[in-house]
Amino acid sequence: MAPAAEGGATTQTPETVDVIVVGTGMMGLYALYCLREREMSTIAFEAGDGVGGTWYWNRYPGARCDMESVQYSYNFSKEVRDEWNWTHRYATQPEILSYLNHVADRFDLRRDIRFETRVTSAVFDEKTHLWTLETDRGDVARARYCIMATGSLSTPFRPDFPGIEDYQGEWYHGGTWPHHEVDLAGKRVGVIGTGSTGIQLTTEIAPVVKHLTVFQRTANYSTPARNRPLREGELDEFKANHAEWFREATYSHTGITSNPPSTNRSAHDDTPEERQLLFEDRWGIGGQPQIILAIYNDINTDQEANDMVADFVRQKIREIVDDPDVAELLCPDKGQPIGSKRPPIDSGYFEMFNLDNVSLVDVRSAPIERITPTGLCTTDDEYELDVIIFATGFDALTGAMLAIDIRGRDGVVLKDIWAEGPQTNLGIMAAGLPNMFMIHGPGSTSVKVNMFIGGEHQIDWIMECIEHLDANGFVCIETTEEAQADWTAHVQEVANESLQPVADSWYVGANIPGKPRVYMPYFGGFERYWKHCDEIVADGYRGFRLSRSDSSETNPSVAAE
Ligand code: N01
Repeated sequence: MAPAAEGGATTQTPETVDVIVVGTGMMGLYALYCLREREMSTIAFEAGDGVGGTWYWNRYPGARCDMESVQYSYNFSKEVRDEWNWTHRYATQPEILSYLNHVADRFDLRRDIRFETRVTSAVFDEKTHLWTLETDRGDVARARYCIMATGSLSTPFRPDFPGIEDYQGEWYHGGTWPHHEVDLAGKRVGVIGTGSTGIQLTTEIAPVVKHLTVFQRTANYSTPARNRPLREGELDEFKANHAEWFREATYSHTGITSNPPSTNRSAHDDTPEERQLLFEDRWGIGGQPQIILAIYNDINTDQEANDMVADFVRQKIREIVDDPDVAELLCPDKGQPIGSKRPPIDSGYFEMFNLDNVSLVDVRSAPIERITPTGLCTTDDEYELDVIIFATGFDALTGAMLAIDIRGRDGVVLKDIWAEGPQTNLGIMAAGLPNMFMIHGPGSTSVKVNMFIGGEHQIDWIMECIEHLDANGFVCIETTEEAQADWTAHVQEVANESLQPVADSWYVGANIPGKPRVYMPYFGGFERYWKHCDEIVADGYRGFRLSRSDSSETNPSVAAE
């Protein structure tokens, strides 16, 4: 491929394909599969040297999925389902990555993928109706459509502590964990962050390190994963009943089913004794967060109902952790409803704090000030560390899109239009960016729903849309500003009916300094989302402007607005 000419202009003739896919995680792969089925020409750009996205990058010790592996799988291919056998209730990162590699190989998807290539810009040409994408390796490629499968949690965030360049030890981020073996045995290790990554990672490494210091800013409600190998017959039963499961998941809020399911009654309907029995029972069963968080139907909306579960988890933490001061520090504050930060599940996290080689440091009362050559300093102490691990999360939902210089119609720049928070229609399109589709974009169910079911649905919707455009002689589809404003307002309204926006979570961008506080995912539930998407199509792509090459707008629903 030709190098970039001086001044950034390129000298090569751009390749032109029907569709460019950006990212080859779970959904980039499915998009490639769908495009291949339709005999559309494609190029996929992938920053990593392999497929898998999240599961390619997050290879830290202990990384595993906290949704049941049988449900956290593709649904589009019976063959893949039949031939792949998950081993555990919750799969490890290597197992999930093998699965995604298997799918890439099975459908020969790699031949369209340019690895180790990061897209740097995407510019729309109004005359040709083509997008031109450039990469950090000098590729220039054009396409009529772009599918941005760039991931929801794919832009790692590391706080800008001064001194890191002079640190003499090793440091890592959970989201960019090296491919080589990292030997932590016998070392003094500090882990910053107690989200899902920090909880999984610390629990895994505590037994091997010399000393583990956990730097906690916000305590987290974590519940037992109770992971185990799948029982004989369990997998076969799931496969045999997949159609029923799929239907139930499709008509659910989360795209996930839980066993036992919700009681579907209010927490106020039970006596304290009945609640305690139920909580104890579910704690014993453990598993994906819904097992406990969906016991009652008002935990997400009613502060008192939420407090009942939260108090139970705090009670459990106090029972498990020997040192009462440490236990108190590990109990989340009353002002943080359970479930308003992404709930982790664990395999002995609280028990870990009873080990002699593990200590907990509260960096809310005494924040980390700087990294020193031999460790780090908080405002009231200094810690000697051979290794520092940042489990400090991601610039979620918007980070990956905003890392690309995206310029659409009439000089629209994505960074500008999202400056006050993301605006989209359905989380699939943004105004001013014709023919650019996002998967799991802000305003879609994304991280609040089974990412496989939700993502497959979006890609199916996009494929149908492209077919509709082609069959009817349209060259462009673009959301109207009005429909985008309505959808963005609806996303906020729905979130505000719940306790979701209360905590300082990555859902609202609170983890990234300067990021506008906006609840980003759609919390209206999967059933409501896909039905709404269907209605839009049935209404002739209501709220979308479909245009022919002479730019005439012929979408009747838009004309009527
Ligand atoms: O990141 P997080 P994560 N000083 O943002 C702390 C998915 N996931 O990588 O809470 C000190 O949740 C921060 O503190 P606070 C899952 O969706 C899934 O753990 O902001 N601390 C927090 O404790 C998950 O939610 C799995 O006060 C600082 C932590 O860093 C999402 O990815 C596994 C700090 C970041 O927690 C992100 O999880 C892993 C500072 N300056 C991840 N800055 C599965 O099992 C930040 N922190 C599927």
